[in-house]
Amino acid sequence: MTAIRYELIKTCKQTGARLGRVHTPHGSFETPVFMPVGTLATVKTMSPEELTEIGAGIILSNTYHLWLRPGEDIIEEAGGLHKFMNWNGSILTDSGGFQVFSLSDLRKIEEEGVHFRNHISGEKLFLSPEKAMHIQNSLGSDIMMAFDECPPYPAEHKYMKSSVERTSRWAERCLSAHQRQNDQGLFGIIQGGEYEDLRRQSARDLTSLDFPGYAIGGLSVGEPKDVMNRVLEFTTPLLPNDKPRYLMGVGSPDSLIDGAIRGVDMFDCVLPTRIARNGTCMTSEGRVVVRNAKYARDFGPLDPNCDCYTCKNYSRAYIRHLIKADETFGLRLTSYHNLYFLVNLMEQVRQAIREDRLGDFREAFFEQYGFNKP
Ligand code: PRF
Ligand code: ZN
Repeated sequence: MTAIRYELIKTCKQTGARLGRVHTPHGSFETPVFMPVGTLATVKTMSPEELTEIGAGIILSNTYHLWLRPGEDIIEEAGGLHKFMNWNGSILTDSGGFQVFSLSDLRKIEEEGVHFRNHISGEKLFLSPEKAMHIQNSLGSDIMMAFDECPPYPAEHKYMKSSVERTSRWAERCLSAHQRQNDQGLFGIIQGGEYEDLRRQSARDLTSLDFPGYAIGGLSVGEPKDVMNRVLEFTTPLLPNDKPRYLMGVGSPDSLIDGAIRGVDMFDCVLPTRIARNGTCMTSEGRVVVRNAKYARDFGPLDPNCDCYTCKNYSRAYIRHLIKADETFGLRLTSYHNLYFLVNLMEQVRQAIREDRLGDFREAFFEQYGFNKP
């Protein structure tokens, strides 16, 4: 039995974007999809009931953080991550590879794995493909990610090639170490930076290993948007049509649409929840920094075109007041709206694919959001 199954429903005649459905042991969700990030077994400020209410079918959590605290043994003892956090939808866990590179210092990469320091206590730690699989098996996520290296941007071709080759060897070790093939699916991660030959090599190596899904890693690491779009254009055609494709760490509205147009099915990003906590909201008319003085007497909703709980009940002036006064309810209201906005944007993208008009939708959305302005 395979834990993860992808069903391709149709492709958009105007753009080639894919409408699909991913089936996991905790239900199914339509793609393209945006996955809210719940790093520490909680999507900051949101209850699981609220996540269901906004229409989220899958969330992401992090191996690295849960390993450090509370420890995967405690979560396993609780009956797994779903039970521990009372979330009955699907969960994807990132492998820790990326977090080791982005959060810790003094790291040393060896063939066996990565030595680094705990970003909280300073304690010496070691993470390897086998360890990352063991932790994710204990967490019991529906989708696990292979342990990879995400090199910085820019990286020289020579370094990137040796890194891609190591990531391929690590991917094989991940497959061998994975103990729960029946109820957890393991996705491979394509690396290679902006280099077409290396993306090709990485895709060839990983697709030969037959994972139930593939991620495109190493993007949104500081490269310009047109570089990301070009890499997606030559990478997604290298991946099998009958498996989901996941673009890691991407969540700005324009990149979600441009990724879907290039054949990406899944996305995640801390962006909506992170900016919400400093009072920035994504709206149909562009970003609204609700903290700003100009909203002090604005008694209208955050987004006049949004029908979320926040927008139906509260004003910009009230939310601004809460955020400025450091009231936690303010953080909940902005987080709720931003997540609703992206989850709902993806529903609109799926509807546009159904009706073969995602290109037109992109034009109209970019115009209204203000991306077309100089
Ligand atoms: N690898 C892993 N997780 C990630 C990335 C990656 O390359 C990225 C890159 N944007 C985000 N999260 N394992
Ligand atoms: Zn809203």
